[in-house]
Amino acid sequence: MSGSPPIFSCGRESVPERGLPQTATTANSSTARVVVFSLLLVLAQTISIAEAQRSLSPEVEAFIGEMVQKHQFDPAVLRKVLARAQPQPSIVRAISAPSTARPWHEFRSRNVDPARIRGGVAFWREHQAMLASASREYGVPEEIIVATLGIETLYGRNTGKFRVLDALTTLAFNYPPRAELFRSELEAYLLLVREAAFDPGKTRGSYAGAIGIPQFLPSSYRRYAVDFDGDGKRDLGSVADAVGSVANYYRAHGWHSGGTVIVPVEEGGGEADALVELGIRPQLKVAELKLRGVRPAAPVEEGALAALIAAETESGRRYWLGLNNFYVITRYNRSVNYALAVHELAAELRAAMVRAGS
Ligand SMILES: [Ca+2]
Repeated sequence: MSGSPPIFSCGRESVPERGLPQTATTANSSTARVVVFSLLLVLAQTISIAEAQRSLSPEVEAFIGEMVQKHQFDPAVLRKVLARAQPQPSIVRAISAPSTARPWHEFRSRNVDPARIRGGVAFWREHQAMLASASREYGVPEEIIVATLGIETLYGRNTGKFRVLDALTTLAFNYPPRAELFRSELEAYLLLVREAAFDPGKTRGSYAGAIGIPQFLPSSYRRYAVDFDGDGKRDLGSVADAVGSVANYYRAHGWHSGGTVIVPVEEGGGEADALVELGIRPQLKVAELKLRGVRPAAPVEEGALAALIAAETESGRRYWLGLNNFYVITRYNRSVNYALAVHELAAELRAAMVRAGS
């Protein structure tokens, strides 16, 4: 990375994509063609200049200054790239009301549904050997890898329709609650673009700028993506790289091979809600949680660290003990609903594979 020239891969951005007028030219009039061509050229230059001058607020200029200083980017190139970004109000709306904020039973019915189970079984069968190899190498079960890809993008079918550049700049400069995080993701994206020779204006992803089949934010892409198909590139649009990268991500965040994810709880006890308030990081021993009134519905090691987890079901609040591996799933997405859904979809997939004798 260091010492590499501060150049982006895109050298072909001056052709405006928006609709240029379809001017009628007579076939035999070369003068008319020249005039039309000149008009198009002027229009293209005007748009190009307008883009370069558009919306570079002092904040964006300050960000560019930082990138130049920290990473030796060419300021003119960065200005050009960032001038192509288009803030999208729909991105701010989407991040303000994430689907994970719904009650658990609603989130579950959308994410652990028959279509996703069928799709997961088909995906698992199609990529069985590769999944087994990732599972062996990283110590993360196949069903957790498949379920994660299922919840994220329906096994690669919905990888996001927003330009990553638009998503990250919208959130970095037009959404104060998460500005710091998204400025740092924009920084990571610009570095990723430089390292992987992406076209910064073309890569698409989620409203939060998450990329590819496993929906990695740029910082995760840089840190945890692996080249699992061995073609020399880390490409999260490749199924094999996506599978290896998810497994690598979980291992890097402390997945215990063979460890439990959650244990259902029969009775939360009088202190249940206070215990839930302590958060999802497992920090109390099961023995202590039992002393404080929690009654697990299945055997669980007394010395294991756990957190009391709650979610809203149709019949009211339900509790679980979240163990280390539950916490690791929340490192992928910090939502209890998300981690519960990955766990439950994984269990459904494993059961379906066992039933089918695969
Ligand atoms: Ca690869």
